[in-house]
Amino acid sequence: MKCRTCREPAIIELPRHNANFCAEHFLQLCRRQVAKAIHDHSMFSPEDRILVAVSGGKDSLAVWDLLVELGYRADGLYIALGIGDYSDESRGYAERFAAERGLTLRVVSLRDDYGYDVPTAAKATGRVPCSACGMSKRHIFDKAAVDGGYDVVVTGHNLDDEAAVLFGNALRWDVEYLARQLPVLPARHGFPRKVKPLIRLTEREMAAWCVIRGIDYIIEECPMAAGNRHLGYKEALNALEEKSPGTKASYYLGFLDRMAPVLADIAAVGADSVRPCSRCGASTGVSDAQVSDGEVVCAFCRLVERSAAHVPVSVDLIRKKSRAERRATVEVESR
Ligand code: Q46
Ligand code: ZN
Ligand code: ZN
Repeated sequence: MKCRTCREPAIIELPRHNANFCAEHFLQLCRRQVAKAIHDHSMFSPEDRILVAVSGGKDSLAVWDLLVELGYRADGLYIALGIGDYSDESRGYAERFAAERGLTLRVVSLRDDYGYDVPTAAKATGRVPCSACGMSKRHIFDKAAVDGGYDVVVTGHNLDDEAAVLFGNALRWDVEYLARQLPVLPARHGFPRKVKPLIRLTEREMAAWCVIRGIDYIIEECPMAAGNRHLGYKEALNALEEKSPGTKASYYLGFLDRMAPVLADIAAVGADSVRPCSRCGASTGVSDAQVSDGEVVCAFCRLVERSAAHVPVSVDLIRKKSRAERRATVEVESR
């Protein structure tokens, strides 16, 4: 097995490129794919201040590493979600990565700063944990970016993530979500720009990037992710990719090239009008806000209010509950 570029021994086989690469030329390929995504979608410029959403997993640490290597000014933000040992361990990986490289990592703790954690929010609001978690993360990243004077928030979503979300949206023909599934969400009304520079690289490639670059990352999945529909979509796409390498890239990148322009008008119409939340001051979509007596309260402030008033709930309790709910669903579906 030889490197396509230099003919020295290869360390990785990439069937979707019909090629093998040595470590040096594999890293070069990753840098080029990220630079191409940044350029093709006008994600940001070298003058921009970037805030990377860091989870301690391979994708967010790899994208931070790649951006710094490519010469961008990027700080990290880690949110301590209070998901038991998983959160404690993932925070350690993020902090060590930043400390070893002299990078700035900001940390926000749901429990210390807002008085709740993800398992408690799930119980208090009756939402599935990922919904309570996603809302908390979106709000805190937006706020940190605006307060910190950052131009753009970067997330580590990779090609597998985006193809799986696209697959789910297409299975449901959720046209509004399809129209907005773009690698750049422009800044508007107090929300920062949000971009995904890893859309041209896969999960496996990001794991290889971390191994070659000596980046330690948390390998376990979040315990709340079990049963998540996206994992099933990823498995289905992996089976297709195995039979026909390149399927995922042509599916998602083809969507961006040929389908997203067709849906552009729907994306523009779907843009919600926004108002400032009376409590936290953050911009909130009118459809998400609760308005009474002239007071506008965003969904995040409502979630904080209910969750902080609730007795703390353990991760295990929520996991047991979601396992029981899944069993009940299977029983109902099989009748
Ligand atoms: S951290 Fe949060 Fe993910 Fe865990 S609770 Fe769900 S959304 S799975 S990226
Ligand atoms: Zn080589
Ligand atoms: Zn608010």
